[in-house]
Amino acid sequence: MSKTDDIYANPLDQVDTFRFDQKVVEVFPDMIKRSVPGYTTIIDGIGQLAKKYVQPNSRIYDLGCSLGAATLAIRQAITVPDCQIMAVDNSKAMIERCQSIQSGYNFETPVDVQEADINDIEFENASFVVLNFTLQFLPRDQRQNLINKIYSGLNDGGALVLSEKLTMGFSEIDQNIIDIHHNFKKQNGYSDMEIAQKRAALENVLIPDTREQHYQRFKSAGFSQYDTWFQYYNFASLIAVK
Ligand code: GEK
Repeated sequence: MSKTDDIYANPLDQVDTFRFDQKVVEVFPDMIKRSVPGYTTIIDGIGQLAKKYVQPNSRIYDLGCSLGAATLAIRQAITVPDCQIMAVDNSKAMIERCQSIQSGYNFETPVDVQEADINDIEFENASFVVLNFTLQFLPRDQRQNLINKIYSGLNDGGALVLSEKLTMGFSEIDQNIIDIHHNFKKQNGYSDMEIAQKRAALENVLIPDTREQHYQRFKSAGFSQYDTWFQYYNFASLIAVK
């Protein structure tokens, strides 16, 4: 059981830029479920998609794995032999906790938990790559290069699952959906002040794109098939197949 997220529950003189540090690790499962509509369904769906796309004798990459929820769903779901999961995050605190969580399970597919920047990873013999709410934290000018590298390292028939907070295509709709998302957080017990302080902390850290921008990146990288398999308010999960 993770602790309740109360990081922004008290008024702060100055809200610092959000970082994935030890404080966040302690409350992470609670934080992400109360903040990201559909998170649990997406994790389950990633397991289901892995069953369709993971190929025998191949690699699976979970990029920005945090505590490895997607990795665990994939390990539980797949039955194909001789695969390996590379779970990568650049937060030392996340990686240490992820390692201890993953080693508590005894599934057939081994996991290599690595502390690294996902921009520095070389992709090889990949059949399934997951970016579950991670690309949005990369500076925009790094995003195309990463999608290109993933495409190059994927085997034919392999898939990339990309979950992101989206900016909606029209500003009035965008503002209304943002309001509805804030209500979702309020219904999950966050106060207006917590929501406002968290929003300030994420300003310039979480930079959402539109669905069209993601589709354009897939297309430029060479993906010929892509679609949205899940959406709840402005949170969506996309799939692109090589
Ligand atoms: C889940 N996928 O539970 N390199 C490596 N890791 C990074 C980088 C980078 N350049 N930038 C950010 N991260 C997870 C949830 S959380 C999403 C992902 C959220 C990592 C960062 O340290 C954090 O652990 C993760 O990406 C984003 O399925 O908290 O909204």
